[in-house]
Amino acid sequence: MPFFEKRTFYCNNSETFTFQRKSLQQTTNRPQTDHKQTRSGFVSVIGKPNAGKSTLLNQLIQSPLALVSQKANATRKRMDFIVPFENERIDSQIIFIDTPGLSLITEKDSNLQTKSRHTLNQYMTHEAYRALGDCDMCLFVVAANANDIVFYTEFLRKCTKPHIIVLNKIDKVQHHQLLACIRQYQKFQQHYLALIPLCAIKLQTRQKDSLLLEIASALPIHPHFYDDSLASTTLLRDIYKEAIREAIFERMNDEIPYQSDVRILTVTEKARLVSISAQIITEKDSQKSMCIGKNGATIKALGKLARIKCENIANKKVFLSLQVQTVRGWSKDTKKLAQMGYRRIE
Ligand SMILES: Nc1nc2c(ncn2[C@@H]2O[C@H](COP(=O)(O)OP(=O)(O)OP(=O)(O)O)[C@@H](O)[C@H]2O)c(=O)[nH]1
Ligand SMILES: [Mg+2]
Repeated sequence: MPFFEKRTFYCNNSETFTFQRKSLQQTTNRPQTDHKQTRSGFVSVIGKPNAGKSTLLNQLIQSPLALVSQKANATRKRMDFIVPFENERIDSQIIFIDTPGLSLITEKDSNLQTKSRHTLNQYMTHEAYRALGDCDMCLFVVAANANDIVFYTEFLRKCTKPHIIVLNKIDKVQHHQLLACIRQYQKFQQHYLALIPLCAIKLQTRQKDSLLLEIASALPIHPHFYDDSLASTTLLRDIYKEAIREAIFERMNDEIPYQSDVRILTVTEKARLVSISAQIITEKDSQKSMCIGKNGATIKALGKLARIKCENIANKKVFLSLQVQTVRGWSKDTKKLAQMGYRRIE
């Protein structure tokens, strides 16, 4: 039987830790055997924008905690997801780190970081690099329908960490194209631990288990880092923020998804209701007007969509109060970025 079935979550204090598994039976009541190796570690999920990193992580955690969008550059900050995996040999705790998409992994790119340290884009690149440095191993996620072998060779030059290649979106290519793609990567097989083709939007248990087993087997021998009940160390308010941003990415076009952000003002948890008060932050007044729409129609629709997304995460009713505010230049100013939660950690 797979170690974890569909897991549900409940939320505790929104200001501290976030999501916990409802049932601890899967982890605390499992039979303890002396011969099992306990392995735990941090796995950064790296890839180009839109490769399907966040989709894959939502599937592994079995809850829509990470923002997914068909528009590229959706993830802005690292987010941690804790996934247990156990079989007859290994008892493991895998801490996945979702990262913003990287477009280039070259020297030029890192020079760019030092020249202009102030924009949101540079913050995002920095977050991905930081995750690359901090982890025990990487998942390199690439879309099978993209010709990204050059990107992979750049990655090899930068990253000395053990890694697994996930060839995602195999539903988008024909069989012979997939084989050709696999052959390209196989030329580098001395560098990677495994190459796993899959379709993250329809992840099968078999694929999931083989991916988790490959990862778990490569992690250091180490006790679990976190309590087994914890599913993420990301703050609850940050997860609601991503749910509201996901609604913006879904409903709004042009530059608005990229030049807006969400500030969570308050989160109040009750037994059956979560009340969230949040602001959508835009760069310009014209964007604010577009978010509000004629007679408030757009903000109403946005609010409804965002509320449903928050309810899917919280597993209870959500009352969401949403306003729009302009903060000029928020995405280009270090101080304002830090106030919005995008503070660089060196
Ligand atoms: N057809 C297909 N689409 C997929 C698959 N995996 C992800 N997608 C879609 O690809 C798009 C991007 O997915 P994300 O998970 O947001 O990609 P990401 O790598 O996290 O993107 P960034 O956060 O922008 O770096 C979404 O529309 C997903 O639904 C897949 O296996 N097949
Ligand atoms: Mg993402």
